[in-house]
Amino acid sequence: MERTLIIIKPDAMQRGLAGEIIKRFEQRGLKIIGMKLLRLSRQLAEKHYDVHRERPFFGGLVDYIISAPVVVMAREGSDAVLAARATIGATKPAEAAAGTIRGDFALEIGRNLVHGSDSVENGVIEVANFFSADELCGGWSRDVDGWVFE
Ligand code: D4T
Repeated sequence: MERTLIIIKPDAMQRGLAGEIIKRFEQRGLKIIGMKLLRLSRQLAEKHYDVHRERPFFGGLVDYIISAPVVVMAREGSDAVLAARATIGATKPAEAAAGTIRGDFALEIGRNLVHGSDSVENGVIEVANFFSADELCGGWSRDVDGWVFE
């Protein structure tokens, strides 16, 4: 079972798009196992974006992601990483397909509204970086007849 970390970034929060973004993941059927509002510490933001540390946009990226509270969600399911990335759309919003979150609401790469883990491996790592075990609520699912608890 894959996990993916979703971050509703400061531009989405500022534009009042948190509900719309949550709705899209919910409609897609990606199971939510954790959600909270928090302001990232610089330390956590730098760890999250460590792969970009040497890139010229790193400083601005970190300053931006810590500039306001964000909603973070952990989502779980088979193919959760790919499904979430497809729901989010291409990193460059101008290239994102209509119908994706970025394709419908964004234009600038530095203000692309939402993060989703980019690999199965990173999904597990990122969820663990943002959520303690007791903040995650797995063990349930929905089917056509309703709720199923393990
Ligand atoms: P995130 O990680 O924020 O979900 O975005 P992506 O997974 O879609 O894209 P990414 O890791 O390649 O980039 C991380 C973050 O950096 C910003 N960025 C990226 C930027 O400001 N300028 C750039 O040239 C690139 C490549 C946007 C997303």
